[in-house]
Amino acid sequence: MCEESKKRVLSCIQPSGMLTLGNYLGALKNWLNMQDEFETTFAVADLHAITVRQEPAKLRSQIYSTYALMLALGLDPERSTMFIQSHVPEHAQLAWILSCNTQFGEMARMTQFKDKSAKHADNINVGLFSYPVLMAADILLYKPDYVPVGADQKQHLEIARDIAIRFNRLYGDVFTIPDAYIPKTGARVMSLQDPEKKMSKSDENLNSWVAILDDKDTIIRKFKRAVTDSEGGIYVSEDKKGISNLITIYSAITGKTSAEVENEFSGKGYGDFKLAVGEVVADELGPIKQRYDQIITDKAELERLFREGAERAERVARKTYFKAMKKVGFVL
Ligand code: ATP
Ligand code: LTN
Repeated sequence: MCEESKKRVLSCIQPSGMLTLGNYLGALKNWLNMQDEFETTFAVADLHAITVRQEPAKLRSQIYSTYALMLALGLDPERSTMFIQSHVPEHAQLAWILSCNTQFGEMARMTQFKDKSAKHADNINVGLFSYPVLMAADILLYKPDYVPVGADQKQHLEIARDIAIRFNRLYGDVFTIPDAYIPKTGARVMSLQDPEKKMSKSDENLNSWVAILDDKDTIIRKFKRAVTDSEGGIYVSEDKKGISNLITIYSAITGKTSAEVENEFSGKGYGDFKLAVGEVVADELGPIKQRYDQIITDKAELERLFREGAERAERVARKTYFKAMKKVGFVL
C-alpha cells in the first residue's frame, strides 16, 4: 500500500514507572499490530509524567527504559515514528493555544483528574488539571485517524475530539477528528488482588500487578496468588470478577474467545487455571524482556534513534502548529 493512502495512527505512553500487563494488553500490543496497516507515530509522554511528582534521576532512567521497551516489543523506528514528547516543543506550544479554547468545566468533569487529585491531595497542580489538553495537542498535531488506548482513556479522547471540532468551527479546518481504538479484549485489565480496580503500576500492593519485565517465576507467583472466589467454576460472570479478569487476560494473550477458554478449562480447578494463565503470560513476555535487557545497554543507539524520531515527528508537527497559529491570527 502506498504511504499516502494509509490511515494514520498515533499513541503515547507515560514513562511513569514499570509498565504493566495492563499497559501491554490495553495499548502496546495493539500498537505493534497496527504497524503494517497504518502510518504509525508513537511517543513517550514525558511531559505528562510530571503532573505527579517525579524524582529527576528516576524520571530520566524511566524515559530511556520506556523507549527501549517500545523497541523490545517490536516497534520498528524504520516503520514508525518513535520519539520523546518533550523533544518536539510544538506539543507544549499547541497545548497553550488549545487550553485557551477549552472550558474549565470540561476539564473539571474528567474522572482521571478526580481520581488522581484524590490520590495526590498534596499536589493538585494546574498541569494535572489541564493534562487532557496536552494530550489533545499530542494527538491533533499528527492528524491521526485512530488513537489506540485502553478503556480508561476514552473520556480524554472524547475531549480531544470536542476541542478539535470546536477549533475547526471557530477558525477553519486545521485538525482531523480522531477516533479512539479500544481493543475488544484486554481494554481493562483488573488488579490481581482487587478485581474491582484497574491494574495499575502505582498500586502499592506489588502482587496486584504484573510488570512487562517481571521474570517467569515472579509472574507465575503473582498469578498463583491472584484473588478469586470460593465457588469453583471457570466462567465469566459479574459475581466472579477475579476469574473473569483471568479469562480476559488468557483470551487477550491467546486470541481465544471467552467461550473457548471456558470450554478448555471446564471441570478444572482454579490452581490449574491460574498456573496456565501465568504460563501463557510469561511465555509472551519472556522474549520481550530478553530483547529489552540487550537494548537498554546501548544508550548511544537509543539516543540516535529517539533524536532521529523527534526530527521526523517535528516535520509533521510544525506544519500543523503553524497552520493553527495562522488561523488564530498570530504573525509568523
Ligand atoms: P497509572 O496506572 O499509573 O495511572 P496508566 O498506566 O494508566 O498510569 P499510562 O502508562 O499512560 O497510564 O497508560 C498507557 C496506556 O495503557 C493507556 O492507553 C491506558 O489506557 C492503558 N492502560 C493502563 N492501565 C490499563 C489496564 N489496567 N488495562 C488496560 N489498559 C490499561
Ligand atoms: N494520558 C495517556 C498517555 C497519553 C496519550 C497521549 C495517549 C499522553 N498523550 C496521546 C494517546 C494519545 C495515558 O494513556 N495515560
